[in-house]
Order: sequence, then structure tokens, then C-alpha cells
Amino acid sequence: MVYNINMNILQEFDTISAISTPIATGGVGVIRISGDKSFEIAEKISDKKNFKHNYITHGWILDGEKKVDEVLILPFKSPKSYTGEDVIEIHCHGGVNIVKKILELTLLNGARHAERGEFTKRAFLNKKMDLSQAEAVADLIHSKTKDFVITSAKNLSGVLGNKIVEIRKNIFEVLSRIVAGIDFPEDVKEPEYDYLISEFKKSIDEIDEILKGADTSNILRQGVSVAIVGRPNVGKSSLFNTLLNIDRAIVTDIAGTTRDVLKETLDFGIPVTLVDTAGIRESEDVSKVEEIGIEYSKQSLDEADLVLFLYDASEGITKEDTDIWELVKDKKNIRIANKSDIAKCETDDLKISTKTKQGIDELKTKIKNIVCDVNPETLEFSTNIRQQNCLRDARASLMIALDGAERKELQDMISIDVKSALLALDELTGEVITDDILNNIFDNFCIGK
Ligand SMILES: Nc1nc2c(ncn2[C@@H]2O[C@H](COP(=O)(O)OP(=O)(O)O)[C@@H](O)[C@H]2O)c(=O)[nH]1
Ligand SMILES: [Mg+2]
Repeated sequence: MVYNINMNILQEFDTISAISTPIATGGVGVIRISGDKSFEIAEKISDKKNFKHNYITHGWILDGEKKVDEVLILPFKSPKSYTGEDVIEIHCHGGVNIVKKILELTLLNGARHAERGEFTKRAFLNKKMDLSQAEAVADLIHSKTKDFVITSAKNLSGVLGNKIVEIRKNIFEVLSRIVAGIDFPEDVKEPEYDYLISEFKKSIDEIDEILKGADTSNILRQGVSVAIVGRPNVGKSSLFNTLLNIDRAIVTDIAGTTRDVLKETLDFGIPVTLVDTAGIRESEDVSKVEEIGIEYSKQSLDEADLVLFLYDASEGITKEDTDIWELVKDKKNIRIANKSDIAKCETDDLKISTKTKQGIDELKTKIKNIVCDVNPETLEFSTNIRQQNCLRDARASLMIALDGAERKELQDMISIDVKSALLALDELTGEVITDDILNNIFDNFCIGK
């Protein structure tokens, strides 16, 4: 189904309900209900009636006669709610079985369990936010760094959406003038080709300006992968733990201890996923499990954006190290001599010790300089791959229109590409959208959001 939000297709929605907080023990738990029947359901399962709109009500959730929990009930009257519909939020004590029980009561009394992101999807379909804002909600929730939270909040406040609306307005104005010239040739003069050329160029420039931040946006969202690679016992897991500041990986002096690939994400301004790998070696003693680990290591090495090539300074560079270096040398890398507390080795490589922490700060700075050469603070807003594709489609159509205007093509023909550009921008903000795209977007949300 294609939604054209402008056409105000009437949506029939049932009442949905879900646990909106993590299902874990905590201070409070929130169950959210949205739809026409929300108030009625809340009345059925509580000792309160006739909620005063937009005021907090204190009461009890009841299962028949039995008290379930003492709660706060927040009744939001449509359209003043997150979804734009009647919404009830029940704030109960944050116990796993309490929230589950209250959810069950809402379901038994007429609600349907919400799908992933269904509350936000309704907020979008009810025009409480455009699609770029709905996507910003997902970005905020999934953000792996503090900086990206700030960028996503800018999108949530509508910065990207507003930019697109501005560009769209310009293009629409041009289209209107072309169409008027075609439809009423007696009364309205068709616009000058010079005017078309300058307007198309202006819009293309504005789109390019937005796309400039695309790579930074992608890195801020997805982050980069940094793999620690070396032969067994050089201190890879020790370095992994040191950089994470926790004892995550097992460290022993037995070669082949690490067999699985361990991954943890650090906030370096951008998300840096640090990967600890099994030591790469070829030996008769290698067990089946370690062999699989070594295969994984090679795979992590291939996928990494940066490789930390580690060797043991107290033993110098061995034949095994050289073999591994052959696998690493064509990738972005940092060569690191570990255990420099027990060895004096002459080398230009970075000397560190995970024991004394010598060189660790320097290593962090080096990593940052190599993988994080973006400044998140300069980003006015972010774009995601879907939005970037819409912008590129709009740009491509405008380029064809520009070419047509330069060749003084019939304006009727030019208008076709101008319309395509508008459509691509409408897809970005969700003015025109298909079911597939919508489902794809909201599948990335959690239940209850
Ligand atoms: N002296 C010294 N020993 C270290 C250092 N880093 C790691 N080790 C020791 O080297 C051994 C192997 O460490 P581990 O991190 O498990 O190495 P991996 O096999 O490369 O993961 C352990 O006994 C560690 O305590 C260091 O900087 N100095
Ligand atoms: Mg290890």
C-alpha cells in the first residue's frame, strides 16, 4: 500500500498496548496503551474512573478484586499525545512480573500487543512527526556515543525535515510556474530558461550541502572496527581489557587461551568496536577449537577498519610475527611492541605495557587520529542511508532537468524530472511512502516504542 499523507487517507487503528521500559528489575516500569479504547481499558483494570485529561492519577491496578500494584496513570487525550491518539501510560513498580501482569490485563480487556515501533509509526501516520523525526527516535535509542545522541536530537527537533521542506518548496514553486505556463499559455508566460537553470542549480547545491555530512553520519551511526591481532601470548587480551578498562577477556600465560572473537564498543566520539582475537599460529598442537578461532581472527582482520598489530617486545619480532605482519601490512595498522616493562627493545614502533600502562594514552590518541578523523560536533544533523539515497535520487532528477533547461527542451518534458525530484524528497520526509519502506524502518525499533 502506498500512503500519501497529503491525501489524508483515513487510518483505522485498533488499540495497542506494550511494556515500554526494559523488562528488568528497576525503579519504575511503564505500560503504554494507545487507541480509542485506552481510557476504557484503564478504567476496567484500575480503581479509577473518568480520568482528568493530561493530569496524573494515583490509583491501584486490579485483577478483579485483587490488587496488583499501586500505580500512577497518565491519561493523554488525543491529539495531545505521543501517537496523536488517546494514550494511557501506567507507571508501576519496576518488577518483571508486575509489568507483565499489567500488560496481560490490558490485553484481556481489549488491547492488542503492539508491534515493534508501532507507537512511533502511529505518531508518524497521525502527523505528529515526519519520517526523519521518527528515524531520529530510533537513532537516539540506538546511539552508541554521547555525540550521536546530540546529533540525533537535532534531527528529532526537525532540523533535517525542515531543510528538506525548504528545498521542496523551491522546487515546487518552479514546477507550479512551469505547469501554469503550460496550462494557461494565453495568460501566463512560461518561465525563462535562465530562471530554471539558476533554481535547479540552487537546489542541487543545497542537496550537495546536506550530502557532505553523509560519510560522517554513517560513521557516527555504525562506528568502526579495530582488531587486535598477533601471535598467542603477546598480550592481546590484556590490551583489550586495558582499553576497555574492565577484565572482559581471560588472560593467561597459556598460548591459545582466547578462542572466540570478543567484541566491545567504546565511545571515542565515534563508536569504536574493539575486537580481541585468538592468536594466529600454525602448530601441531593447535586444537580443532583453536583452529576455528584462528579462522575467525583472520576474518576479523579482513573486516577491520584498523588493525593493532601486537608483538612481544621481550622476544623481539619472531618468524611467526613476520608471517602475521604479511597479513596485516596492507591494511590501516598500528605496530605495537607490548611488554616493554620487561624488555628494552630498539624500535620505532609504539612501545606499550599493559602491566604498567605505559604508552596506553598515546595508543588511544593514535587510534582516534586514524579512525576518528571526523568531528561530530560540526554536524548540524545526520542522514541515514535511506535518506541519502532519496537525496541522491532527487539530485539525479534535478541534474536531468538542469540539462534539459540548458538545452531549452520543452518545459513539459522538464517538468517530468522536476516531479521525480519532488517525489524523492517526499519519500525522504514520508509524505509519500510505501508499506514496505515503513515496515522496514519501524522493524528497527523495540516493542513499546
Ligand atoms: N610483563 C608483562 N606481561 C604481560 C603484558 N601484557 C600481557 N602480559 C602477560 O602475557 C601473558 C599473555 O597475555 P594475554 O593477554 O593472555 O595474551 P594473548 O594470548 O595475546 O591474548 C599473560 O601472562 C599476561 O599477564 C605486559 O605488558 N607486560
Ligand atoms: Mg588472548
